[in-house]
Amino acid sequence: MPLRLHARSARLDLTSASLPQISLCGLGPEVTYRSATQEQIWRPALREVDGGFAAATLDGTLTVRLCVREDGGALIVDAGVRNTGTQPIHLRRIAPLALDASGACRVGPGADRWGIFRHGYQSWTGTRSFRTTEIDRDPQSLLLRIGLIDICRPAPQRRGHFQSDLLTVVKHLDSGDTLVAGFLSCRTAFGSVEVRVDGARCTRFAALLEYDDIRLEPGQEITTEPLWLAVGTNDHELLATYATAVGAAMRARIPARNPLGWCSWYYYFTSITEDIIVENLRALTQLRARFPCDYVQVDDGYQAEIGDWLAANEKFPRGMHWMAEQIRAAGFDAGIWTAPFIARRGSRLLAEHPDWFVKNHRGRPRFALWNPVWGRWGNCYALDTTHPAALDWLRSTFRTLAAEWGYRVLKLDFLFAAALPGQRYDPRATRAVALRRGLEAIREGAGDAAFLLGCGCPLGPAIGIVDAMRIGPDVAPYWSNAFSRGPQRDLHGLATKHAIRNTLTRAFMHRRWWLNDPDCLMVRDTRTQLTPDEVRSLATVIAVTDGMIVLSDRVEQLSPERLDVLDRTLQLAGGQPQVVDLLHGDMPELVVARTAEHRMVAAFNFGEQPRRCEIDLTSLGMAAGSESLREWWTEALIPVRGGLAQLGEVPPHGCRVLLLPNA
Ligand code: 9PG
Repeated sequence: MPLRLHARSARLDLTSASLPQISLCGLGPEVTYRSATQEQIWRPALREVDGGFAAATLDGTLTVRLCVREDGGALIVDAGVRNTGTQPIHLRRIAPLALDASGACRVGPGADRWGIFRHGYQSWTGTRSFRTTEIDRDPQSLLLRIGLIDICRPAPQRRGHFQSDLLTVVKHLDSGDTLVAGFLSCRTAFGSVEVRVDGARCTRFAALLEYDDIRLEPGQEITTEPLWLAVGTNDHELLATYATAVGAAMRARIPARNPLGWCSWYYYFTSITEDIIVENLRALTQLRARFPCDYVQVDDGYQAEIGDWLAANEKFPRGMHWMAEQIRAAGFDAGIWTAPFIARRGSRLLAEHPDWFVKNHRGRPRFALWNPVWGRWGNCYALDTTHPAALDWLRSTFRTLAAEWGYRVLKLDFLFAAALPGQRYDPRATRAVALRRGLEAIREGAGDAAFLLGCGCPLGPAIGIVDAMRIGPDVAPYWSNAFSRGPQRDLHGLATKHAIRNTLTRAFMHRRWWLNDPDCLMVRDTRTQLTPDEVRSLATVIAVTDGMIVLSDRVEQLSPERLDVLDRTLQLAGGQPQVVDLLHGDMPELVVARTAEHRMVAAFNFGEQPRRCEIDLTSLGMAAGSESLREWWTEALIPVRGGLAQLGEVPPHGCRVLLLPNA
């Protein structure tokens, strides 16, 4: 259902012949820049030129051109901004398209019934749909904001006003009319889509790219990342089409199959030792027939200091080269955690090369984070990934880890640090460019055969470089935390519930941009506060979205009952998921998936009270041939009457899963 373009008195309108309730009227570019003194927002009046639209500022300092093309039912907008003046300017932001004051964005009969998908900046940023009466809030403390959102693009924190990283979906929840708008590639600038609703009217719609005040010299032109827009009535299909187009434009790396892994973090945290890894190697070898683990990944806790990745601490007396050899000798791929874009006060890296770090306005290394698990004293600073010597160091470090020591799986953590604002060696690099250069250097050093897993990473610029990406906050051996239950309703911090939310809301990226890493599976019944229902919900969400399965338990001590949970998780995995109620608000509770043999439906109760649930199999296109179905986890018989599967009471934080053979 293609969008059509109309040029009308200096602005553009987009309409759809088959969906008369969808239209965007009064669109045009918006350029925010700073010349000698003040910052200006320029909203040019466009004129048609051959093959597109163009405009120039009155004083001739800037020209903009716009080119709109159609591709597979979507409209793609390319913009270029040229400095046609005699002085450099600083470019803050380019919106290839934004509504003007008289404009209107209509999706269905009224904006008051919209569901708006607000996508988060990096791996850990909570991602969910909002209703227009809700407020999207950032964490209150600056420390948390630095580590969880983009501090350069805070949430508007006003009712009905949202800024969504990279893309948004707007769906009218009654008519089903849907608009997807997002950037097709993200190599050179961070993109976002801003949507504001007042009552039943949309008063702001803008697709924005951040240029971080880089200098645009006289004669120089910036070409924006292409903006992709499409409309329809099936949000799932539209989002899948968008994600596929992004994957193609960014040349995504998609491994043929999901590796199974083991990770030390969520049982041992920083208290790992050589003996602990060896114990788990032995246990995983014994468990191989049931859990054919591909890789064993040592997480945080082995290193001498944050920044000095090739030096182990006293808990690994034989060093990390030896450790890799042990893992490989046991028949597993070796994996290791690093945080390559930060270094801590006290590291050799920072002491020897202070000039390799991003600078703050005082010319001092730029603060990146403080993490109590690394000791109370000692801040971490952000590596300048535009500095040639820092890039050489990254290449050589990862060459050593991968080619010399034999680590094939490289978990790259706290990657957001490379994109923090500050002064860099290359003043023309945007924050997105800096991040991508750092990631490219790691890929060059590690080689094409390495499996790179991004974590704490702004998503867009990593597509095409990493093989897998953490798509949510950390799981934890507990369900939620005080911040999430308090008035702030935090979405981003460590909690199994938060990991589950993002695993559902970002499921559409899987196998289009990379393999989704929903974070680790914990099935244990010791050293955890997760209830059996919560463990099943975590396992179900990971499996039905086909996310990577990475176990993080003390393997030797898993009870037979919990090994059974692991078996059932593996059996559920491998389907193609659809999150049915993605746009309905927080949190999604209904997923269907298709494998070669089965259709599955998973229903969750993320509320705090038990709830009677039924699933309308007919409306999901899954009419059951039989009068009852067996629930996957409990093996209870679920009656099916008139196409309704009656699940009975689902416990809080629990789920029910039904499998139907393919018709
Ligand atoms: C190791 C861990 C694990 C884990 C990573 C990352 O302050 N924070 O917001 C914060 C978020 C995540 C986090 C640590 C701190 O965990 O996601 O898998 O590797 O580092 O330290």
